[in-house]
Amino acid sequence: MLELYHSINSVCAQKVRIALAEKELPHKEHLMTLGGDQFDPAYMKLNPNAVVPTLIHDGQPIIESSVILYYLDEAFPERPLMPVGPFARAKTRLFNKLIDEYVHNSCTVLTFATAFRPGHQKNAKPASLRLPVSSALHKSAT
Ligand SMILES: N[C@@H](CCC(=O)N[C@@H](CS)C(=O)NCC(=O)O)C(=O)O
Repeated sequence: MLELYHSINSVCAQKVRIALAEKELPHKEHLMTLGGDQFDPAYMKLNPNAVVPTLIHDGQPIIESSVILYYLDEAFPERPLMPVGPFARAKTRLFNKLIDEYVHNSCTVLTFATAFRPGHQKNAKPASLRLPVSSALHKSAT
């Protein structure tokens, strides 16, 4: 049996949801708010980093979104996500490494401090009222 602890806005969790959908794997969902429930001692036993996603497979927790993707592809080889040849596989791993080591890390401070915090969500404007980033930067510089 598969279970996924995740949160709606989390890009890391979205990666895993897409993989589960592509592979058509039924699973039980545990939707986290990240408003404090990630620090619940019971959850931190599953994921000591207090983040989502966490996949549980037959009672065993697997953490780190990219590790979860590789795990799913190995444990459930039907409808593979990885390409076949070694060169294409290396390119896929390189792409994942880039996302893990640069993109996620660059976004972490911003998202932990704003997007997942309840105060921010309460005051958030609808997307249509927000300025594009480049225009917001331009405004603050002038
Ligand atoms: N390297 C981890 C990063 C996980 C991560 O940072 N998750 C964020 C959501 S994208 C989170 O759970 N944040 C908890 C918080 O905001 O306190 C992974 O890829 O699984």
